[in-house]
Amino acid sequence: MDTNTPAPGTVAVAEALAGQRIELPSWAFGNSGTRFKVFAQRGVPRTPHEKIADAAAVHRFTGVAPSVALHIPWDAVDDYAELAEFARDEGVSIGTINANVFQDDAYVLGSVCSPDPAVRRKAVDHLLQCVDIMDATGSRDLKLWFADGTNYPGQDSIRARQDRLAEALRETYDRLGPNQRVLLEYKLFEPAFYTTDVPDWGTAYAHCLELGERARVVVDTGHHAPGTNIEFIVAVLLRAGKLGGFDFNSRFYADDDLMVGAADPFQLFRIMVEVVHGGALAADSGVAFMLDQCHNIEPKIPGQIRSVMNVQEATAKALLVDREALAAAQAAGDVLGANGVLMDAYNTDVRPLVGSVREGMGLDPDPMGAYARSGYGERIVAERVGGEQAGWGA
Ligand code: PSV
Ligand code: MN
Ligand code: MN
Repeated sequence: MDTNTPAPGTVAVAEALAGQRIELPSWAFGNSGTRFKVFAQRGVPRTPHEKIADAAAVHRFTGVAPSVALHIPWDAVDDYAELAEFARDEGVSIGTINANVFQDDAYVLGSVCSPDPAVRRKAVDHLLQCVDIMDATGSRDLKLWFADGTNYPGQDSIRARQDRLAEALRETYDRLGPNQRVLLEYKLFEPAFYTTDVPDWGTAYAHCLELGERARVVVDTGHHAPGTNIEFIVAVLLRAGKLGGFDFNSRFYADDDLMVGAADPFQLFRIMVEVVHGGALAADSGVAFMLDQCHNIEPKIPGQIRSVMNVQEATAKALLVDREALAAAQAAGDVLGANGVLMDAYNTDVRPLVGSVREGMGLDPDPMGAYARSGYGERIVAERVGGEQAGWGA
């Protein structure tokens, strides 16, 4: 057998992997922790510019992470066009703008769903300001997550809060430019403990349907009850044309924001199988693959590199599923055969394949090793002296 000839389909798999795009969160590069302790690390960015520089480092070693999401006001600057220019000079672009209406004292009873009209106005004004920022950065997506909800039965009207939410979303949606989208993110609980105003994909989907074509749902993998079948949600949203993207991370208990694919690589594979099957992998599919993670105890840049690699490996396995054999087994009612086809792909060691894709892109096949050897980590420790490090929430 000619070992230089790639197996049938391998070229298409390699092309799909090389074309994949994964967006990095600016906040992953800042210090983070739990409510018990934030452990500061040396070399951590002090400014949005330094966060972008670190994201650009991740892209240099992985080749598939060319954009970085901002969180406003954590990444507030005077001149967003200049920040976008800086990002371009670093070899990346500014991606999704994440709004933040959960950190002001005014939001004690919620933001866009608050019973106080003045608070709702303040929150919507922030969302509109985020669209102004998108205009300056050239961003396509506005990502909305609301910490809104109630803690006690009777505290507020569940239904009235849905009306207020719909009103705020409408005003924001109507402000979008023709190439901009709103992505609505749901989360089961936390910080509200009794009702959450956007707790699940059904609620998010209903609001997005009402808003129109350019409103889509974001699936944050950490935002479900334990045991939820996330790939089912992905399949349903894709079928409806309403999956806007992912906030990838993994969890053992609640919204842990650990590295994607660390807790349950099989779940990530199952999700990517639905993505591939739904034709949503390509960069122009309209589905954004974003990381939403915090590296509390591990070094941040390698943590992001590892996460990108985990997504790539799950994607490679999903691409290797023998779709013809699977369809034949499914049509024949061959339960074990169909499951076997899926497991064959999952159990394939794809690391050599992904490594050779990197080589084809002119990269080192081992991004973790290449980063360690690059000296970038030591350089930022030496250079970033003085000033206040960015932390979760700043
Ligand atoms: C909320 O838990 C969330 O997942 C939203 O995406 C926020 O914007 C993000 O976390 C902040 O880390
Ligand atoms: Mn998220
Ligand atoms: Mn979250």
